[in-house]
Amino acid sequence: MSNEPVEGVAPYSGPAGGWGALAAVAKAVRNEMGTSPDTRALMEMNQPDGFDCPGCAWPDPKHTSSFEFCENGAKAVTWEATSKRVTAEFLAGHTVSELWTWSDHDLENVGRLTEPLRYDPATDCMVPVSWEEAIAGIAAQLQALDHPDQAEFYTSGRASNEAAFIYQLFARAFGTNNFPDCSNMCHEPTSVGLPQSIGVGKGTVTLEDFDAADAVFCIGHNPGTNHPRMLTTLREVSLRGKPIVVLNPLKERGLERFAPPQSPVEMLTLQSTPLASSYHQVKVGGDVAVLKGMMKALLAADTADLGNGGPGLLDRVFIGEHTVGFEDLVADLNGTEWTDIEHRSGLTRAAIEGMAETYWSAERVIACYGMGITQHRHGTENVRQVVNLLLLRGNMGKEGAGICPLRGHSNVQGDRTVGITEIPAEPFLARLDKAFGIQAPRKHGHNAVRTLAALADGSSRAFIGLGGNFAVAMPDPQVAFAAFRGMDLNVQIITKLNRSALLTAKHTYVLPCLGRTERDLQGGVAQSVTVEDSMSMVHASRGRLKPASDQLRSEVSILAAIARATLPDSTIDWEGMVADYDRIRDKIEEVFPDFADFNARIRTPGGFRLPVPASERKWNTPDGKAHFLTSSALDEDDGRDEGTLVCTTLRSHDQYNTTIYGLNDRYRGVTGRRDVVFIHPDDLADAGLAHGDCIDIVAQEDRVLAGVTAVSYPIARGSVAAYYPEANVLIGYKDYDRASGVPSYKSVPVRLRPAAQVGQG
Ligand SMILES: Nc1nc2c(c(=O)[nH]1)N[C@H]1C(S)=C(S)[C@@H](COP(=O)(O)OP(=O)(O)OC[C@H]3O[C@@H](n4cnc5c(=O)[nH]c(N)nc54)[C@H](O)[C@@H]3O)O[C@H]1N2
Ligand SMILES: Nc1nc2c(c(=O)[nH]1)N[C@H]1C(S)=C(S)[C@@H](COP(=O)(O)OP(=O)(O)OC[C@H]3O[C@@H](n4cnc5c(=O)[nH]c(N)nc54)[C@H](O)[C@@H]3O)O[C@H]1N2
Ligand SMILES: [Mo]
Repeated sequence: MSNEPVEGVAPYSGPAGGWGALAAVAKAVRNEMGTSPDTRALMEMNQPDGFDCPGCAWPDPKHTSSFEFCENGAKAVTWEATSKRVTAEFLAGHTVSELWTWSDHDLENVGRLTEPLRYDPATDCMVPVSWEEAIAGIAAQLQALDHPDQAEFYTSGRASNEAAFIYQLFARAFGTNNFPDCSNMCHEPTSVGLPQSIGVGKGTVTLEDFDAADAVFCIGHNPGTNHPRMLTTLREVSLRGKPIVVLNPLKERGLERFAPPQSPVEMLTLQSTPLASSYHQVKVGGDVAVLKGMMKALLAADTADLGNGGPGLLDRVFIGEHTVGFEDLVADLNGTEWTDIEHRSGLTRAAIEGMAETYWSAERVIACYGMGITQHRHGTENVRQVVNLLLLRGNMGKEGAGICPLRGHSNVQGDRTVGITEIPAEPFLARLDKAFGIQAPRKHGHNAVRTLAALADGSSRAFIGLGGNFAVAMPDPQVAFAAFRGMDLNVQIITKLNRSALLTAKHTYVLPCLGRTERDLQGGVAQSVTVEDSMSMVHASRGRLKPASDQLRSEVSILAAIARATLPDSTIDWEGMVADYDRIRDKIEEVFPDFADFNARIRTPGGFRLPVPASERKWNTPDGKAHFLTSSALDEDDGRDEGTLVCTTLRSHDQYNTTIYGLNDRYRGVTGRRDVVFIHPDDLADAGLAHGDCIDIVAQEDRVLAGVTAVSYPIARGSVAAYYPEANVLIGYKDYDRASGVPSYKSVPVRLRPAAQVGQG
């Protein structure tokens, strides 16, 4: 039974990277760019004078390096620089109702949008419209709202600093702080949790710190797919003989071993470098338990060491000088039982003690984490426990040590820095008011979940999307799709057709914009934008490719035009800022003092690093101390009964969020399909199922992901995994982390049953 071959499923034996990566790049170039590939784009990626890769937010060695190869960066670029186009003829030949039945892959695969579009209910088609008419139509709808708070201004994290700054200025001048953004679905527990603990909502390490680290912990992130350039960094750590400890429910090839395509030796000898020195398959949602277990083991070992006349294992000087809350943490750990820790984590006490020993044996430790930590009902608590662990040994604000959240979109961190937030601080608003002579609203606005709730109950009527695919990225498509269809205005500023653009409201406009790779001329002069990576490095990005159509406009110019049309009496010099982006940067500098000398500093290769006070042991908290914070999340049962499994949602190797490049997930051994769910063989057997069976996944409130194929996989017991966005039907939008608002995409209680059999299991 379980030995029967299953179509498109076979374990992958190669390393991450290697020849498989080269082959995938060749295929991406061939598929997207046809016979005359403008491979120049690939060579200019992340070069001092080129454009920033629209893939991940992992930094570059000073942005001055020689070409660094990355398979998924190449996919992101070729997908944007494709020679395929959405033409007026295509749109006339396919109604929106028909396109709606297409897959996410097929929709984007039509190619780049080439002209502004309006939905025409009479023909049920998207029809070309002039820029002037589109902008005037949007402005009229915004002006017709009863209140500015009825509009939602969504940002996806590809938007440049300049576009994001103009966007927030416009929405605030219009009168609202409704800024749902993709960060609300992503690293919000970092943005909310870290400031309370260490006074800044960003990572504290730089790329150079990895050269000095004595151990690296990788918790809940999948770099082989989502931050592939990080593999080069991890490989160097491994080659220096330093431990890399992994905490992840699934075996991920990109954390196990890597063959850099730049290394002739490893490529030609088919060798690879091992990455993880130890790999712990924690149960989905079990990280708090593991982290508490490690700290408990550390405290016990510290006590023993002191008893033997040793100096102890905690950094008592650091704890005394820099922190508060240590006693509360110790009390909480003393009250946490090992049996609970083992039960919740699925790991043995011995394994957790082993991780703890690796931790205290290392002088300098970096802890990296991604969505496996943040996207839980207790995502913020997860982040706090990672910080607690680091603080206990002073692993913060010293060389080779610190916290390293793996950010998502390439400029999601920068967008936040320049004002995309629904909970703006007063000093920022005061400076914004002064710089522009406006009175920004003080009332806090909507995050992503509250936006969906407001659209669903009809209290919000309009949605503008600066990039992204909000309705598909959010949980609960059942609610999101109906909510969008009930709106007065849906505006999508995007590069490719997606489902959020097909959710037609009373008035629907699709505005095609330039991508990162394309040259942005204003009045004949080439403009640069800026972005901030995961490590707070800000640098310029300049596209060189000929735009996909001469009708495309930059995000900055589209937003400024909407602003001018909506606010005809505005005294803000929208036109001047569009004409020369240096003027936008001058204003950013006026509002955010950390950007002093902005225009000068981005002209030096590599750009500059924004200050991160915690990396100098300066704690921007009310009392100037770093805080041990904890609440007892171990008691929380995540709504699961005995026998319930917990489903996490994942990205395949061939996707960028809701953008599905292809149907392969090479490292997990899946080819040509996405309709699979990964399950531990013993859980399969317990459910009376076999590898290859067609099953339904059933979540609370009768949510069903129907007809997926069960794949026996090395995943922690009690945990299953399915692909995002398909699995979003299983997740209720009210299921989110109360502290940060991030949906709990990665802990959905589910049952399994044979497909299409109602009333079982
Ligand atoms: N090519 C590519 N690059 C990307 C993206 C993309 O889609 N494609 N997306 C970008 C964006 S916006 C983001 S946010 C990042 C996402 O980057 P990641 O954070 O790496 O994203 P995910 O695929 O969601 O999965 C994270 C990992 O968490 C593990 N995991 C799941 N549940 C748990 C848990 O309970 N505990 C622990 N410890 N681990 C768990 C999964 O097995 C998986 O290995 O990548 C960015 N870069
Ligand atoms: N179940 C589940 N759901 C999740 C997640 C998960 O792990 N599990 N992850 C969440 C996370 S971390 C995130 S960040 C969100 C992602 O949510 P979003 O950021 O909203 O989604 P994307 O899929 O990245 O957006 C893709 C669209 O962006 C447009 N686009 C591409 N490039 C550009 C550009 O340069 N400019 C503009 N204006 N538009 C562009 C294209 O038209 C494309 O269709 O999804 C979240 N949803
Ligand atoms: Mo993200």
